[in-house]
Amino acid sequence: MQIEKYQLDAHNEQGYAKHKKRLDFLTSEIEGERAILQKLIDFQIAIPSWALGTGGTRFGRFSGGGEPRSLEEKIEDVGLLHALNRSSGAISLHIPWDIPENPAAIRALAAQHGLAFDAVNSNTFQDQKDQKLSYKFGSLQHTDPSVRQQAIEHNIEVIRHGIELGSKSITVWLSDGSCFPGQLNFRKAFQNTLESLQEIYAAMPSDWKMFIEYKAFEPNFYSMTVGDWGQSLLYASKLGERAYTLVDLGHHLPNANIEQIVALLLMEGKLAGFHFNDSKYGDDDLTVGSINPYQLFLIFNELIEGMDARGMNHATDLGWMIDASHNVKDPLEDLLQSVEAIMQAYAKSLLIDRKALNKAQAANDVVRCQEILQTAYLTDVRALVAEARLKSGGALDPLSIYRDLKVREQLIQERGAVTVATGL
Ligand SMILES: [Mn+2]
Repeated sequence: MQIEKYQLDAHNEQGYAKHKKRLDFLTSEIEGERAILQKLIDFQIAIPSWALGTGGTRFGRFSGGGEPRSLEEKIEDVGLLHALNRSSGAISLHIPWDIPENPAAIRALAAQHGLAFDAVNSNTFQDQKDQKLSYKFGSLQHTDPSVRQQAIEHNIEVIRHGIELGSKSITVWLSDGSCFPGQLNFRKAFQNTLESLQEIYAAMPSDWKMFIEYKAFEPNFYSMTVGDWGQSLLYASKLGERAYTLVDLGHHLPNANIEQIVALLLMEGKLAGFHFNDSKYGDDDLTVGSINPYQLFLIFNELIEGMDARGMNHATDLGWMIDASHNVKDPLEDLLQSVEAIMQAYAKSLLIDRKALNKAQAANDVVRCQEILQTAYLTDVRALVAEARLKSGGALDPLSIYRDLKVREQLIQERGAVTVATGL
């Protein structure tokens, strides 16, 4: 299905008077709204192909109906999101779940929806049906060189698919590690992984980047071979200047100071970008901003400070992507909420009075520093984010038009009530 312009116009007209009132109040309170609006318009967040279907836990999965059955339908779903919020202009594919049979046709379809292809993702955390050797005891770290070779070849194949689609980066997340003390020689596992990554790195075109994602635990529960940002940065530094550390918000131990990690990676020019999500305990799949929106704001504060210090373009110089899974919500509604939360955190961070903050920091005025941050954080920026959407042809309120137009019901009609998105 497709959302028509007249439907968007009707929705926007209906809510405009109320929106205008809110926007006028907000812009009377803040400075530089024009520049902020342009930054919001430019900012695009990639949607992962695996977040479009219902996820599950190891206990069960409760399908929601109307899920995309093919790569084409996944692109169509991201196209729907982008039509509503104009901030979801890219899709990130997972191989082998989304192998493009006809890359030219897939590229054309994505272009029709105004979508670009973000980083491609490899998968050595599970065994595929026709796979010769098993990843039960790891992939790039494996004690058996032939398993490592198989995993290297898979990553190189992922790069080949990415080239056909116009991607410029590969994200490598490894589940490699160990479940019990003594199982693994840490040093050998690191060296095997590094040598494997070096082969993959060498196979990348010269304008490609490698993003190395870390995770503290799961599926391995004693050690992870890329378990934290220190280990990821070590690999990235040894690999070369086109290798970077990717931060997934949910991949840290509880209470980690993620904003500080971000600040230092940026300082070193080694931050690849982000996988946005939220978590309460040890998960990494909840809706962005649903648990700790203040942390998200503090992360954006460091991102903007660090990017501005290096003269970077907020919209294009880092990879921005959602990485979540939805067990109890309509995946498209969850993604609309996630993008909205990211845009709000970004907008609030753009409101921070940097000059005043620098001055207060220099004077060790701790109270003032907190006041400056919280003044920005407590500003209701929803009208500003909505105005950016409006200016770029989206909907004032994506979630309510999604429900008013009964998008999910239509998708169920088109695709059926019992569909399972590929890969899940
Ligand atoms: Mn991730």
